[in-house]
Amino acid sequence: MARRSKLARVAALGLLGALTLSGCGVDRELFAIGWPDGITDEAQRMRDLWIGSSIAAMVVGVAVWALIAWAAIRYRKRGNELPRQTAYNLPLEIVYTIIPFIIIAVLFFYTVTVQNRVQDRSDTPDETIAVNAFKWNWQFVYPETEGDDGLPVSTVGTSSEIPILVLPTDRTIRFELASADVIHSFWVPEFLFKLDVIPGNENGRDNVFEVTVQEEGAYVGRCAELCGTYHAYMNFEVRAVSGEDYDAYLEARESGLDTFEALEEIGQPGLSSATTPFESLQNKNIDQQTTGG
Ligand SMILES: [Cu+2]
Repeated sequence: MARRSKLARVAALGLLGALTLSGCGVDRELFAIGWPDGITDEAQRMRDLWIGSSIAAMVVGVAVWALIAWAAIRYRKRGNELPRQTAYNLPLEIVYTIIPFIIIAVLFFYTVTVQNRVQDRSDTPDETIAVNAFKWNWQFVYPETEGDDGLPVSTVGTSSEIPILVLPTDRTIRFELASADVIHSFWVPEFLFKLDVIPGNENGRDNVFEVTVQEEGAYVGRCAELCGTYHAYMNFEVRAVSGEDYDAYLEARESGLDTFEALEEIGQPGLSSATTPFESLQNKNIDQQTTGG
């Protein structure tokens, strides 16, 4: 009897050890469970936290299942004799109070560390961009620039044109979000981050965050707060380019070129590629209806 229980304990421990090891050795991507790759410094950290938490949850889950199975088999009913009662087993109770506490403390530590990093703001960000949300589109203003009309350079979306938010890589970018009407939410899935855009800021929220983009490319951005009839079409595009291209883009804008022309000027497509404007979707639907397709 004693030998069998010892064997079961060794097997359970071995299983737990193997799982912990495989958690480290096996492709970590498996534990991303649907999270896209982030393109910012901050996103990488959040994704690592998420993967670490998934692995920890999986290890705990498997250990619990193994213990349940072991207890059910090892102590199954064999006769009518009442088994030995082990209530008020103090050492055991201390162990299963301390272990979860350690798990929570570790998760809490990493969560707070990553959260502080994500919410961190530098005193002097390299770039500042004002984002204005309204029903139902976006305006992006570069406050430190001056166009040929004397106003800061800006890009505004319409139902026939997706607004393109041009960003530099490898620079800290501060976003200052404002809403002209209702609550919207600024969301770039590849940032692994969204922030509500609250009109007025009366409640003390300041709607500011910072990121450093690592990867060049075109990424869709969305409104993530149901804000009315055309909420679903409130898309924009993030176009991340190199620092030099970004400077050249803003220079072209300051000289009077519009978003399309300035993008073409730096060798980028002038129109969005990550998402489609509302009107072209509408026309497509009408085309499909008239052609019966
Ligand atoms: Cu919205």
